Amino acid sequence: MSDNKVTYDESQIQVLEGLEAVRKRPGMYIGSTSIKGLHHLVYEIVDNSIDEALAGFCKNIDIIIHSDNSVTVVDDGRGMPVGIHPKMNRPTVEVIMTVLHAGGKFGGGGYKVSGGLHGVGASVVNALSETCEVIVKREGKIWKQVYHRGDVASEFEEIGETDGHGTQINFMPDSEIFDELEFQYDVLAQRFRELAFLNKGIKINFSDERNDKKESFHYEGGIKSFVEYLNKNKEPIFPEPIYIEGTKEDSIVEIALQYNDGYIENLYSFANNIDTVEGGTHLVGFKTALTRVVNDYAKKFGLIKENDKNLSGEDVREGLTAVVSVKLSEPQFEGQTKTKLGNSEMRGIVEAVVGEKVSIYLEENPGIGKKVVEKALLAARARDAAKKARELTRRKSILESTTLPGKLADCSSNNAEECEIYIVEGDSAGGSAKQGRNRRFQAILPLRGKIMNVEKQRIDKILNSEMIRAMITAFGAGIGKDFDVTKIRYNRIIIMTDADVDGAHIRTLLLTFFYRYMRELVDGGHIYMAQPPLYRIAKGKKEVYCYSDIEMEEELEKIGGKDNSVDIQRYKGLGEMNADQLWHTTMDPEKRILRKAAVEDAMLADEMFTILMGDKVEPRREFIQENAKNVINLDI
Ligand code: 1YM
Repeated sequence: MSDNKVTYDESQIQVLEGLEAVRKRPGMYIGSTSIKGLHHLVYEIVDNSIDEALAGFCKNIDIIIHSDNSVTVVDDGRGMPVGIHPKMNRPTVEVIMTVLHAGGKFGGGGYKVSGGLHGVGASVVNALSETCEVIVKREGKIWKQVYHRGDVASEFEEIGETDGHGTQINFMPDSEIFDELEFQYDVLAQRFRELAFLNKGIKINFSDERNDKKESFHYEGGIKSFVEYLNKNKEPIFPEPIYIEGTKEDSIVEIALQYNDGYIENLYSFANNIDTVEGGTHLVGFKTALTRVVNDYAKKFGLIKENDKNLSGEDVREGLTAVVSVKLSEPQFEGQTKTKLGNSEMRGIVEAVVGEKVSIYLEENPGIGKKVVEKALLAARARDAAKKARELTRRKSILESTTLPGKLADCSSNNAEECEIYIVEGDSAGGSAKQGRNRRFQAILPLRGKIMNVEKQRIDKILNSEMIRAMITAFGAGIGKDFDVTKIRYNRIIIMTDADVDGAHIRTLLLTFFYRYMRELVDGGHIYMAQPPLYRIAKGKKEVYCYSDIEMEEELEKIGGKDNSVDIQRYKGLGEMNADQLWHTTMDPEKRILRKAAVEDAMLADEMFTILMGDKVEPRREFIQENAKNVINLDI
């Protein structure tokens, strides 16, 4: 993009309104005042540096979280313009920092590729910071200005000389505005890694002075490296991701893709560095073109016959990991969360680029082309088999429609809103749960033995598992593509397993199944984990249940320490509790503790599930060791 350089003209800044509006309604500008909003401040500033890098002037971006939770962002770009703004008659830096919506107008083919929620930039961050300081190195000099809650606190002044150039912003988020002030290292690091993948060549150095953590993100391979990263714990079927790039009508399209030996489709799409979670025209264009290219290739080389049925899009995408990244001058975002690209021209542009470049790639690399087609053919055959299996279960479930799974003890209420189902490990605990429950709204489904690892199976095999079929019929909402959350018979699905390694394993297997095949249950917050107690402490007639070691020690302390009159029972499994105890400790809505399973981030979840459930042993061992302290939260 270096030939798209724009020269800055101070009069091009548009002036809109003051910053009081931002402090009055912060949510309008940064989404919320929760931790998300807090992180958003950092992204807004970093986006300005990224824009400068995309304009071809900056290579390095440093981000530092200080011990007091203030943040510094430094880049080595041109430095913000320091001249007097002709309309405002103030230093331009001051205008950028104190006037809402102040920003360069980017004519002449420049891209303002802000990833920010509304792209409102530095002034919003300034408005929402207790203090903010800008240091600019430009034209041999160093300038500085300080602000307090968006107001100028010191004149824009020259403070020294330099050979360097760039912009530095330090800010301390305002405790009057934010509910939380502690930045989360992992969340920020994840975004910086993503930005480094999406903008090849940029080096992002991130350090956290609160705990001396440090990481540097720099990928010359860009999104090709991104795909390698996403596939790092999988088995690719050819060594290097396919990378294509094209420019049309002022838009840039970049795509990297690689197949692995699994069955899951892993597509990520971005527009101007924003994760388009809901997809959009660019993704549609990619899918359409890929299906066509693979079919054309297969026919041309006789891998399928002219008269054979075409490979479907799903067949072609089985085991595919791909990143689609577009950059365009006026992105339109639609959808519930404004993460769906709406620009209709993008569909054709991406289709054209993929249509041309991927077919050339496959023709030049016939070994890879053949592997891709063979993989899609296998998928097509499996899908046929699965369809037959599904029809079979459907027919069966019609026969059985009044007979729910034999092991299920259903509740009497038909009002799904109040109903819940406990998936219980083991027949004996299942028995206690059946006796102890409130029959009106609590159903019990006991699970015997281990459940199938769905990560390693195709849908036809998965549907052969009796346990999985029992869950599908009990929930009543179908599976996979046909899953319809509105038909669900229980508002809460509660996994109740022993508090040991086996229990954790079963829980992860169940979560994997729900995540892969009943995703809306996870996204909609319908999945919970029961928390059975670890200890029962009894002294005389008094008894208490404790859910952690710390709690147990605190309780012992309270009753004056451990002596002969104190009886401590450690529960090894649910089966050790009788029906009454199970109800009081783990099932009574008034007293129980439930933990909701939420998938905050599909990418992290996918990585976690792949590592925990996939074939590779080494990454699993590493992951478990690294996370040993957080085992309880492992399964999100
Ligand atoms: C740590 C944050 O804001 N860097 C930054 C910002 C700008 C420029 C360079 C810049 C842009 C242009 C010309 C141009 C900004 N300029 C503006 C405005 N880092 C950080 N680095 N010269 C310098 O786009 O033409 C807004 S931000 F308004 F002047 F264009």
